[in-house]
Amino acid sequence: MKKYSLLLATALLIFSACSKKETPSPVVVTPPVVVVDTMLYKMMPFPVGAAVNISLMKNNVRYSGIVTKEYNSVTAENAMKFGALHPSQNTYNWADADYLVNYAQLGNKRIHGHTLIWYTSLPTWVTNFVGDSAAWENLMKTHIQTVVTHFKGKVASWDVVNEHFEDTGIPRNSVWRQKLGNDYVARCFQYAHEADPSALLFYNDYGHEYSAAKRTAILNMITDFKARGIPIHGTGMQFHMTVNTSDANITAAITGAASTGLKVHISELDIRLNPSAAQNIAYTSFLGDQQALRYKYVVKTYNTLPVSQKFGITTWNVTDADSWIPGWQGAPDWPLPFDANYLRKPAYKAMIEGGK
Ligand code: 9MR
Repeated sequence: MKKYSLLLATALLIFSACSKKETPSPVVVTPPVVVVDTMLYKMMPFPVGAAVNISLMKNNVRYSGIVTKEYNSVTAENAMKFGALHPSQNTYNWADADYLVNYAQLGNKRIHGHTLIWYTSLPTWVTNFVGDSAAWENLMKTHIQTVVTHFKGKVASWDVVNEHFEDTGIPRNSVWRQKLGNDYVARCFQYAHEADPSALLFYNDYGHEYSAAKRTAILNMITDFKARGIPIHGTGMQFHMTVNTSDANITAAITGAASTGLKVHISELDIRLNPSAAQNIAYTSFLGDQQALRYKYVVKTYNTLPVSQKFGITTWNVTDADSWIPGWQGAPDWPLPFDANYLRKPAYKAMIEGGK
């Protein structure tokens, strides 16, 4: 009995000690490290895309990883061009383009078709083709309709004709114009529309930001097409620009394109930092910041357009390592929002800022 009362007393003591209102020692919980990461397309108020290289998509996981994570639209940089898709008269090579289309469908990304008719990147069977205008018309129509039909329901938009004008505003003397006359452009749109009446059809060109003459020629052609009922739904401005392109020129290009009432696609954006093609030049954070200001201005100005006209902004490739610019200008450059180590540059954040 004595033993039990001792036990009871001890228990009471412990209880009273525990029930004393003492400040509990703080419980230290280490918070989980939450990395809030951005995905470009989720931060933007309109579709944002990149032109992609199929071999890099297949073989470089850092490259395909960026495309998968950051963009909700893709364009084939080369895989849907005439020479790539249609290497000889009776041969179509769909493999690379189909790979991209399948990738885009699985990832719920839009795929923009580039490009049905262009003056260059033609296979030799076309440049060497001998035939009267009816035979040329048939060649052009067959190519357009075979390609558009193949991708019908998958590729929802096309650059139907690319770069019909010179910078002076006169039509380029391409093989198409030589064989078929100026109005081949309108017929390309009609042929594409016949093959897929629900596809959005774009005229695509460069130089809107530096040549008022070319801009006017494009706007006049679009006005004429609309008056004639030619099925055209959008205008693509490539925007291969330099860090020195002025605000005024960017604004003139964007507002001019919007004045058509059509959808506006900034279709091949890149911003060069070495426009004088200097050989011994290095990337600096100063240059990166200057470039970021241009990217931001482009996105911000574009974002003022009505929602229905904002088809989106596509950069021409993904990283500085993959851009066409250094090869074309024969000098180093860093034109894209990702660097050669696949890291985001100031231009990346600037695009998000511009879209706010
Ligand atoms: O970036 C493309 C490059 O890899 C090709 O060799 C070249 C020729 O087909 O085309 C480049 O892309 C062009 C685009 O198709 C149309 N606008 C100008 C682009 C840069 O030349």
